[in-house]
Parts: sequence; structure tokens; C-alpha cells
Amino acid sequence: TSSDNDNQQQVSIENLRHSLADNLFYITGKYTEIATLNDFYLALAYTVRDRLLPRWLNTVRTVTQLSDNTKVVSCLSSEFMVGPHLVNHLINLGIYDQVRQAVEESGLDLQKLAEQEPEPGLGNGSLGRLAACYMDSLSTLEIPAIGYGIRYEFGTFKQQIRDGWQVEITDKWLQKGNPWEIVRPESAVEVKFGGYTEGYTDEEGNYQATWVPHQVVKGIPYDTPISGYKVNTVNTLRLWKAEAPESFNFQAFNLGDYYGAVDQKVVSENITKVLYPNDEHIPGRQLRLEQQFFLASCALQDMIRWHLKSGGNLETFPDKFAVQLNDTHPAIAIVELMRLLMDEHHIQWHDAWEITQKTFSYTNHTLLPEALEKWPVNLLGRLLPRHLEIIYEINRRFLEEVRNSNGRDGHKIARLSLIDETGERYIRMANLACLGSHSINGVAELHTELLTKDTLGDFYELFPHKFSNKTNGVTPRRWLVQNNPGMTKLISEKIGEHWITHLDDLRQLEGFADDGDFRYRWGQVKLDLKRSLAGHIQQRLGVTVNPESLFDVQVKPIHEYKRQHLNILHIVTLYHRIKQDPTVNITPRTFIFAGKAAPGYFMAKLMIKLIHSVAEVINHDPDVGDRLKVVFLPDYNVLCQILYPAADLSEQISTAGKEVSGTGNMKFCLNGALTIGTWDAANIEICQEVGQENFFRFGLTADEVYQRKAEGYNPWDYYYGNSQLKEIIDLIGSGHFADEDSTLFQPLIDSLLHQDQYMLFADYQSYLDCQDSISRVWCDRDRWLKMSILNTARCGKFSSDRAIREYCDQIWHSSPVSIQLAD
Ligand code: 26R
Repeated sequence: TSSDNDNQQQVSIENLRHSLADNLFYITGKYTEIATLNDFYLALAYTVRDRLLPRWLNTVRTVTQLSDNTKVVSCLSSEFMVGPHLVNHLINLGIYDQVRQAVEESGLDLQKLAEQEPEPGLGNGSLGRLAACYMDSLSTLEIPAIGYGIRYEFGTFKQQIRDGWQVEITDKWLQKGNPWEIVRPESAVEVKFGGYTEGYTDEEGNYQATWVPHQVVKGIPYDTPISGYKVNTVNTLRLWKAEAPESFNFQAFNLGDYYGAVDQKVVSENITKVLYPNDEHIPGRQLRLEQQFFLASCALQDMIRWHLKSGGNLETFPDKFAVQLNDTHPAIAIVELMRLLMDEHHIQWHDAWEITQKTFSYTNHTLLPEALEKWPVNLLGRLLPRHLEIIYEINRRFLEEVRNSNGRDGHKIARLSLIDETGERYIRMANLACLGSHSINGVAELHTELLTKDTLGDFYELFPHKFSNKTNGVTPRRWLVQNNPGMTKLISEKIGEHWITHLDDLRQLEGFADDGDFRYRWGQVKLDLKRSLAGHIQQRLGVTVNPESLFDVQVKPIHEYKRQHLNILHIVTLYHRIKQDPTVNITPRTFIFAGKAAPGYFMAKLMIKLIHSVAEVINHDPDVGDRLKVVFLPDYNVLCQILYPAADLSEQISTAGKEVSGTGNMKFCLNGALTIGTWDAANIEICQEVGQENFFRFGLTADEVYQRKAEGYNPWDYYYGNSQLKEIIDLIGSGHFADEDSTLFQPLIDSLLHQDQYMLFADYQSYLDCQDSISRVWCDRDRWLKMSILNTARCGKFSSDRAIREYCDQIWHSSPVSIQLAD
């Protein structure tokens, strides 16, 4: 067809080269002679975006004109960690090779240009990355979808290390412009804050409320395309920026109070200034609640406008949109939809509540009780007075129902209540999310089990039908195809390319696990990646590591429950063995760490310091030589992509029952790393898939952790009961790694000796034994390679495509729509 020809034409080398030159001239306004590398990157980005636009606009047009029986998936998330766009689009559009050639013929280097792209760090960790993987799969599966989030001006902080300590630097990702977004000022919405409510009774005798806000803020949408792999679907990620409405403070202008009016502008724009790090002190942060409500209100107004414009009425809203709440951060949307339906569209409570429950579904991502969100009643009432009224009414009706059908167990009612009245009064966002949704899911089997038994047990008892498990997944496009071209090529050579969208097909690799030639090449791919990582390490940190050593990698946020310090205990044990007998036989290992600590989390920051201090000593000790090296790669986001493919061993060592799912574990497995893991989170399912003979398991189970605690766990028993453990704890405590300063790591040592909340001591010996057996297996290279191949071959379950299919079939009831390209 002619549109196919246009397409071919559009991506001919010749045409790409011209566009590149044109965009450089017309968009960056530069001649080649004075253009910077960043200008060339921008020109290339626009060249690629131009080629996405026909697909994107056709997707938007098709989706907005959909008949009633097709549902749009709407993902509300306070975080989206989409990662760099450029190479991702090249691969999805299938034009990587053409573009590389066009770039080369223009005298440039594609990789260098790609490195110019700042990473939009609009998230803290895997919750935001999960949302991005899911957007990728939605597009690839041709599901009409929209992601709603916040366009933070500053994303997650950049991490620098000074003298072994983490230092936070602001992330100015928008500084040099963002070619991937298109602002849509004509689609702005208004969001209200503060003030008071007025009630009246209408002609029909119904109570009506009006909200007289104190402040109005404008939400401006910025759209980013999310392409699917080799399909026409390009869905939208719509991020909202807060601005002051120009007309709002006219009075101040008229009175000549120019600065007063400008102040207002500053206050409004603060709402989307910065992403909050995962921190312990969130409940009092008014700005965080403002962000949450801002997102919820913008998204809902946008969807309602869209629905009404396409001729729908609000009764059919849930047939048009399936709204997924990514954790409780956007859960205030439940109340906002009630308000919009009742106060602005005059729908009665009963109907409004039915529409609301049909619309929302909720995914939980937290088990730690201190991370369950709650907002002080006073704060919420001040900021959202009308919403507090609605919450009280939802709660009143709910608790009345509970009392009527379940009797008067006061404790249970107190636990179910949307309001925590055990001390200062709080609104419990998880309770609100459970009540206002028709579906609640956990993100790994064990997590869902613990949720239903414990964290949300009371709700499970009332609404067992609402609960289900949807084990997380990651997109193989970014985490294998893009990140690990060598392995991708090797796999595709053997089994074709169908696996890229049907990851279960990797099973066909099982047939090659015993093929000597294939094994050899598999090993070579890994070795190449390790060499290139070693080069990076040399360049960035000045540390020489041996690419032939076992690369033992732990990358994830730094947290006590994730137990980076257990890993350190193993490293110090090996060091101690060498010091006792320098001729001891030790399998050479390179220990690689990366990850950020929340800025206010002292213990996590001390763990980073400990890693650096131990590294400093070990890396320079002549007795150790090049047998052991320890490195910490700063600013995890940028470098993490190359860490997964280069890893031999993946450390997934959280205290059982504490990690929700993990997704890093899946990325490692996909890239052929073997896992040393506790019986926790998605590790369990990985082990079940790859087979226990291909997985290194250690430590207590979640049940055992629970029992030990119940029996009265005493870390001193382990300290005195295990001389090796005692020796290394004493070694760290003595200041050996801290220039003889015995106070530096005392807080860490004390917390282990006196409490050991995360049971490092209980798992220490088991971890050590497991690591020793890993060292033995490593020496049998053939065996290791076979296990590595089988890990990749059997991890098909952990594709985000599988996860999204489950969400579509069981929760959203949404199906694919193929997008035709118009002529
Ligand atoms: C409320 C505030 C303090 C807060 C708490 C916790 C803010 C953010 C979080 C992070 C949570 C929601 C999170 O990211 N959880 C992670 O979700 C991943 C995706 O499901 C899991 O893989 C991972 O195990 C889990 O920690």
C-alpha cells in the first residue's frame, strides 16, 4: 500500500540523513560546525519522534473514537521510571540498523549520541520501573492505555560518593530540553485546594455540597509516546505539571501587588517541583498530599472530559476506563471521583459509589507496616475539606454494614475503619483503596498470601473475591534485547525472534544447554560483557577487576531488610580467611554494589560507608591480591543497565517475608545470572521455574522468621555460638576498616547485636555455606554455563507481557485493538 511505501521511504538511510540535517538546522538552530554532541542527539531524537508520530496520532485517534465495548487501561502512578527513550524506540520501530548507518554516514556515533540522553528519573525504584515495564507491554500487546503521572521538575536525586558517604545532588533532567514530550496547554484542567464546604438541600430534598476552595492550580499535560515492539500502537504517558492560573490573582495585580501575585505562582508550581524519596517521615508532608491529589484530580477530569466528549454518560464510565492504582499513592482518586460524580455531575451516592468501585482496582506494593500510607485527619481536612466529609460518609456506611452483618467485634471494626484512632487520627489510604476498588492484588505469590493473612487480612475476610495475585514481570525488550545484544543475537540464531514477544519460547533453549558449542558461545557473550563492565569500573573508579572472576552483584535500593550488610559479612569472612592463611584457596570474586539510600535513612547511609570502607581495605591488601575486589558503582540508575547482563551471581537476600516481589531478581535471571536467594518474594517463583538444582537457596522461611521472633529471638546466642561470626563482627567493631576508629560502625554493630530486626545473624551460617557451595560450582565451568542457560531458558514467566495479559483478562477486561496507519 502507499502508506507502507511511505514508511519504507521514511526510514531509508538517505531520508534519515536528510531529516537529521534538517532537524539540526531548524530545531536546534545550529550549523554542523558549531553543533554540540547534545545538539546532534536532539536532532536525532526529533528524527525518530517524527517517525513515531503517525503511529502515535493514529493510536490516539483510534482510541478516542472507540466504540463502547473497548476499554482503555488507565494507570495512575506517582512514579514512572521510563528510562532513556531513544534506543528503545529504534528497536521497537525496527530501524536500529538504518539509523545507526545514517548516523555514521553523517560522521557521528550512535552510542555517543544515545549517551547524551538524560534519564528521566521520575521514580524511586521498582514501583516506578514496574509501571514503565507495564506501559511497554500494554503497547506491545496493542491494548489501548494511558499512563497518568506527575512531571516532576526534579526526579530522584543523583548520587555522588564523597569519602565513602552518599551525597545527594539535584537531578536537572529537563535542563537541556526534552524532545520526547509534547505539551498540550489547551487540555489544561483546574485543581482546587483548601477553603471550606457549604451544604444545602436541593428541590428534591437531597443534600448537596459545594466546595469553596482557597486556591486553584492549573494542571498542564505533557504527553510522551510509549511505543510497542513492532506494532503500530503507540500509547501515551500523560504527565501533569502544576501552574498558577493567570487570572487567579488578578486582584493582587490590580492592587499593584505584583510580587504577591508572583508569589502565588511560585506556590502553585511547587506542587510538581520534586519527587519525594522513599522516606520515613512522609505523613506530615503537605506537599506530598498535594501532589497525590493533583495527580488524581487531573487524571480523572481528563478521563471524564474524554468520556463525555465521545458521547458517553457517566454511568458507563467503568465500561470505558479501567483505572489501576499503583499502590495507595493515587488512592485519593477514589474520593475525588465520588466528589466529581456527586457534586459536579449530580449523581446520587448509591450510583456514584457503584461507578467508583467498578472503576478502580488497587495493587499493593508494601508489606512493611511503617510504609502503609496514612494522612493526618487535620491535614487532609485543611487541604481537602470536601474529601474529608466524603471519607467520613464512606466510612460511616461501611462500618454500619460491617456491624450489621458481622457483629460488634470492636477490635476488628477499629482495624477496618478508614480512620486510625489509636493516637493522632489518621486516614488509612490502604483501607480506602481496598474499599473503593473491585480488585486488590499483590505482586508475588508469597506477598499476596501475606497480604490476605496479615496486612489486609480483615478486608480479605470481608471480600475474598476481590483478592488475587499478579506476579510482577519485566519487559524483555529493554532488559534483554536492548541491554544485551550479544545474547539476543545468539538466542535468535537458535530459536528465531518470536521469543521477544512470547518469552515462554525461551524454553527451546533447554535443548542447547548440553551443546558444547552453544555453551562456549554463551560463556563468551558473558565474558565480553564482563570485560566491558571491567573497563567501566577501571575508568570510573580506578579499580582493576579481573573479568574472569565471579561477578557477584547486588543492585537495589540500600535498605536494612534487603541486607546489603549480610553480603558484607560474607566478604569480610573471606577476607578474614585470607588474613589467617594467605595461601588459602579462594575462588576469585568481584563484588559489585549499586543503589541509593533514602536521604533521611541514617542506617542505610552507614551501610554505604561500610561497603566503601571494606572495599578500601580489601582492594589494597597485598595478601588479598586480585582474588577479591569490592566496588560500589555510584548513581545506580545510569549504570544499572549494564550490570544485569554482566552478572554471574544475583544477590536476592532479603529477610524472608520482607521483600514484596523484587524485579531486579527477574532481570538478572533473564540475563543468565544464577541467584543466591532467600525464600522470599518472587525468588520463590524463580526457583520453582528454573528448578532448585539451578538456584542457590539459603536462610529461614517467612514462617520460621515469624516463629523465631515469637520465641524471642536473641542475636547474642548466634554471636557467642558462632566463633567465625563473632570474629568478623569484632573485626568490624574494632575499627579495622575505619582507620582504627571503633565508633564509626558502632550504630550498625549495636543494632545487630541488640536487635537484629532483619535476622542477619540467624541466616549468616546458612548464607556462608551456600556461598561456599557456589564457589565450588563456579570451578566447574561447564556446569555453571549449563545452569546459566537453563535460568534464561526457564524465566519466561517473568515477562511483563504475561503479567499484563493476566491483568487484562482477570481485572481490566480489556482487549487488543489493532491500529491502522492512515494513508
Ligand atoms: C509511603 C511511602 C513511605 C512509601 C513507601 C514505600 C513510598 C514508596 C514506597 C515504595 C514501595 C511502594 C515500592 O516501591 N515497593 C516495591 O514494589 C516493587 C514493585 O512491585 C516490588 O518489586 C518491590 O519488592 C517493592 O519493594
